Amino acid sequence: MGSSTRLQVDYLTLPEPDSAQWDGVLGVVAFQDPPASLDGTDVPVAGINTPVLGASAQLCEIWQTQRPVESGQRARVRYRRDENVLFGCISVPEATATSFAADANNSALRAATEQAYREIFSVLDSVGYGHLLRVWNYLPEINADTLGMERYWHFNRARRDALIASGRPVSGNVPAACALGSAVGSPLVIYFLASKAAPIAVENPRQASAYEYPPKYGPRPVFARANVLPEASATMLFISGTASIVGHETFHVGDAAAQTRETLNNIEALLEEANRIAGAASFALGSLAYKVYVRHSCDLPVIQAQLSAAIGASTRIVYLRADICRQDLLVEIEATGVDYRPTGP
Ligand code: 3EB
Repeated sequence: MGSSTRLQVDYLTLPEPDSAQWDGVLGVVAFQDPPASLDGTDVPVAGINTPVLGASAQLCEIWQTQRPVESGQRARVRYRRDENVLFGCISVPEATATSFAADANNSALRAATEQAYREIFSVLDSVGYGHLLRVWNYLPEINADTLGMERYWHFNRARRDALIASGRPVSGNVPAACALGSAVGSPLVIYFLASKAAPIAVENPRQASAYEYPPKYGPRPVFARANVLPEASATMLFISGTASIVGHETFHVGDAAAQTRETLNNIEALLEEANRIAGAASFALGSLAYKVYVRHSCDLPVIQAQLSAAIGASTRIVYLRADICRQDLLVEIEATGVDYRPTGP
């Protein structure tokens, strides 16, 4: 026994520098301001440039484990791992990513995305954490058209190509993910969790699988609605970015409150599926940690009111300003859960 990872995620402002306390930290995500207290440590830090709403600009996401950790770097990927799970991040400026003529088949974003994923898979395959559990993707101007196609579509094409090139599937057992717009001028930033053991993909009975969206949505976005990683003492649940989509269509265009309620309906349906698939686990709305991406800051009060009504105000929840990958989506919610079991004899 004892070889189980108890992952924990928290949203907080980092304490003062004190290297000893970074022992169990796998990685840190700075939503807005870069954290000075990590200077001189080898903790990987992803700066994603999504402004914090209604809380401190120094807020960070911190991933911790109770197992010993080891740090490393390969090409531009910085990572930290315990014996089961690896946290990593990479930042790729688009301007450096292409050296040849740009057209719809060959954009700087596409090149940056392919390079980033290639470097990520190279790390995972070399250190033996072959399964991407969860990937967070941030790119500026995600809704802008460039070279005749939405930037999100360029990204999707490159992500899919990179998965195929690495020999990984593009349906079924695929990573849970999100893809959001970061502040203008930001590099492409990707951070991720990977594991030695294969997770179980969970799809949402209320939604088409994203990797089966009809062609009108462009090159297929490859992600699972959620991934579950069962381990000896805990089952971990990673819910992808979830929005007001039923089937494959956006519902409640122009209505942030109704989009929030529909999104929560989707998350509840996913929880039911996850509990069914994971057997012993019992995930509930009130026991998850949430990140809520808000397209228009002015919608924050309405969105907050819906979430408080559904899950209470006391849970771990952070609101961020970000563009969402469809123009008509006003809110997107992601969630993480750890269901602890009493450890056996
Ligand atoms: C959707 O359900 C909304 O491209 O990685 C959600 C989660 C969305 C992940 C991704 C996109 C992604 O299609 C958008």
